[in-house]
Amino acid sequence: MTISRRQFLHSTLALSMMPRVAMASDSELVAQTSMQQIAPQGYPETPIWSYGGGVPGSEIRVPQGARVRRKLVNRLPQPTTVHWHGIRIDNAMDGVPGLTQEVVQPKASFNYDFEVPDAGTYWYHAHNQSMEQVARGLYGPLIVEEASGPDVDQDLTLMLDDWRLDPESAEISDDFDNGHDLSHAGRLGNLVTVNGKFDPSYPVQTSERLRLRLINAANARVFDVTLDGLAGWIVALDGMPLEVPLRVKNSFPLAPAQRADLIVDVLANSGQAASIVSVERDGAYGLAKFEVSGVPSRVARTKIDPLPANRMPEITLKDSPVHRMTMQGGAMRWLESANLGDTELSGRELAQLGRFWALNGYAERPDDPFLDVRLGSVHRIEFANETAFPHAMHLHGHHFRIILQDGTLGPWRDTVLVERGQVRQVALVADNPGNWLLHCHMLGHAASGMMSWFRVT
Ligand SMILES: [Cu+2]
Repeated sequence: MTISRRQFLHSTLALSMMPRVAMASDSELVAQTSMQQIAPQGYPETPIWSYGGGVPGSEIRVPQGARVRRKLVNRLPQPTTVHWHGIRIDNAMDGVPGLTQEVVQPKASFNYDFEVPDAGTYWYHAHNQSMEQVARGLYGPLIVEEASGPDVDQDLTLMLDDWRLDPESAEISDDFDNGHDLSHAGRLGNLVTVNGKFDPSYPVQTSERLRLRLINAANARVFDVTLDGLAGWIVALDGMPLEVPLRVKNSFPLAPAQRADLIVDVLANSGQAASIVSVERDGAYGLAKFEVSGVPSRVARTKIDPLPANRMPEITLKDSPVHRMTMQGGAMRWLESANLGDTELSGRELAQLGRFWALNGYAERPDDPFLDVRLGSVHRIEFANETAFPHAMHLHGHHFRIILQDGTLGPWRDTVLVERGQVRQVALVADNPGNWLLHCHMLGHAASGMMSWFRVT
């Protein structure tokens, strides 16, 4: 059927006279309460907080260099913000309350609008009362595609989380400020999910090549990831391609907020098991399994190319200053004292205020930055972990390079795991102006003292 110009004009006129309705568009990111089956089938659904009605929030997938525009609409009973983790972002869009923006009150909204300069695997999550809000489900993947990506049969995002649920009601245990958790390893849960599901299964064909984008959204759990029935390489860490892909031989740690992109080949034959496994002290458990079907290919693929590099700054270590960040406190190394603002308090007084940790003597984000540096200057940060626990130190707005044992520059990362007693140096070019948070991504540790910041002007 064709319509005449006259009919068309008539219908558009009619439309323009219709009352306007505000439609929820796909550029809204609605933070809301919702229900989801988190515990195994047979248990009740769990009341969660989510972006758009499900955890993880829907995947934002854009080409490298694109702009991301999302209107955060807060339908939660608490103020919130969104942090776009790992994006070398415009400071005003970084989502840190009190440092880059005000909190977004319930029923209010905020427009996030920023460019994504680097291809890779990133994520977004709440950054106000994050030890509660992220634990309730406020996170989702942010994938930035390379102009020409690797040749794979499937590209799967696997977002890992660790929930603490009541074993009867399957409700999220609301003891977020539990002093024992805060002062020890953080809030460890009793149920691990991938993409918001317990023990999910993904169909694959034998001999297929998969890109797996692992994102650790847990509050505190460090997964020790290994492969079963799959073989492959780590091709990127925290979004940034490795110059030389790293064969997965044993297991590798994935700390809170860290990402690892793997390219794996399905070795298992039809009917056999293939899975992603986390190795724990008391044994290994499956995170996600792959249901294998099909006829094996006779051609084993062995070669792998690195992903195309992002445009990162050149780092020259020579003459770059070293700034030591001492990580203090926690169970077994209790703080003797530390500062809140200008006031020095005893460890006992701090514990009564729910503060158990300190960075360079401050048990909360200090008024003055840890570093105040010139745009374009090169710096080394030396993380000295004097505590009895590992910490995942995350820097906003920048990636840094790990300095390896032999003094050479290792992979680009935005979150570095510093084991108990360990000293680790990283190097960066302060090339993004603004006020940037630097904190432990074990979210209970951040809330109880491990929070600092640096300024680039
Ligand atoms: Cu920590």
